[in-house]
Amino acid sequence: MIILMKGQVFKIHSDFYYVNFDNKIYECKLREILKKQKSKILTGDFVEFENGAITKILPRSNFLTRPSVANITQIVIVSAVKEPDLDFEQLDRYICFAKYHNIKTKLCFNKNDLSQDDKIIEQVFSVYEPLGFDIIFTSALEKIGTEDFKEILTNETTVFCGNSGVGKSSLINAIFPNLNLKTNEVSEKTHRGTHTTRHCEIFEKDNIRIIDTPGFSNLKFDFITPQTLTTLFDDINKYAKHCKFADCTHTKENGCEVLNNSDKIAPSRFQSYKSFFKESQEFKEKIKFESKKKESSQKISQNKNLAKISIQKRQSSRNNLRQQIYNEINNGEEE
Ligand SMILES: Nc1nc2c(ncn2[C@@H]2O[C@H](COP(=O)(O)OP(=O)(O)OP(=O)(O)O)[C@@H](O)[C@H]2O)c(=O)[nH]1
Ligand SMILES: [Mg+2]
Ligand SMILES: [Zn+2]
Repeated sequence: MIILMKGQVFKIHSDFYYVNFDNKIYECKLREILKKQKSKILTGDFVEFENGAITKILPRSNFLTRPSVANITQIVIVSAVKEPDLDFEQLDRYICFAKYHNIKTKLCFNKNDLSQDDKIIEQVFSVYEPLGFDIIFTSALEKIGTEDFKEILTNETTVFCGNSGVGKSSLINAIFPNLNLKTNEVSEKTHRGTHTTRHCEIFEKDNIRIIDTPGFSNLKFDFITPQTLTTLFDDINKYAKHCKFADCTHTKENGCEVLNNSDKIAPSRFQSYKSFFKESQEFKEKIKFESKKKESSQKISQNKNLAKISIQKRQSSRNNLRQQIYNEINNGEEE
């Protein structure tokens, strides 16, 4: 007899999907039709399955691509105050990424036992509390702050995001004793984590559901335009919105509203903005160049039977094209 069941994907390992139904885990494969449709299943997806084959992915309430997870209710960005050193730019990357996906976000600063540097604590609160984030300091090792952390996590499906080695899996071990997730020391040489967690996986107990994820080292803003990027910085956008220059980059223009108020923006945040701005500008250049290239190659194929343009002429038209793109970008024109 075929019984259709609905469950949630707790873990994905090569071609196997581990689906939780009624607190039992079923190992499933993907039905051929879904494979053909190139459907990508994410950890956290609700699915229908029968006889060990997933037949349908149910609609998602939301999803992230880095890490690849679906149907979450909040993101906790985990940083370490030491080992590895707290990297504010990396923290801002995760914050912008979460904001881009419009998902409630909280900040956890772990390894509190290694440093009680007042300067760091002060910077964290003065920069991130006004932005509306709940902030918690923890030590997974000494179980400091973990009871308060549990409260933040109760009745939520939380994805832990953060660099390798900051202690995401260790925190889950502290919250769910007996789980014994694999953890690994931060390299003495590079001061970085060793990418110990390889897959996204959901852990659940007492109304707390956490998704452990691998740390990412190359989260880049190479998929959004500068204009979108600005909207991800509330503290900068509040001035950018009133900037009198329509095509302003808000990084160097005389008379720019953001620069006029730069003393009210935390220097570390402005620095992050400038770095990500460069990345999003490169993306904009790339899409402009590719769309123009496509357009011109279409024109060429349509005119195949017409006389060939001389090499010299083609070179000059390419130069014109490049110039045109650079002009457009410099004018900050949005597609
Ligand atoms: N002193 C101290 N060390 C910690 C704490 N939390 C984690 N660690 C150590 O930091 C190292 C990295 O911890 P993991 O839990 O593996 O880090 P992770 O974020 O899961 O790393 P990836 O799985 O690689 O993304 C381990 O050696 C842990 O024992 C803490 O609160 N204090
Ligand atoms: Mg881990
Ligand atoms: Zn401006």
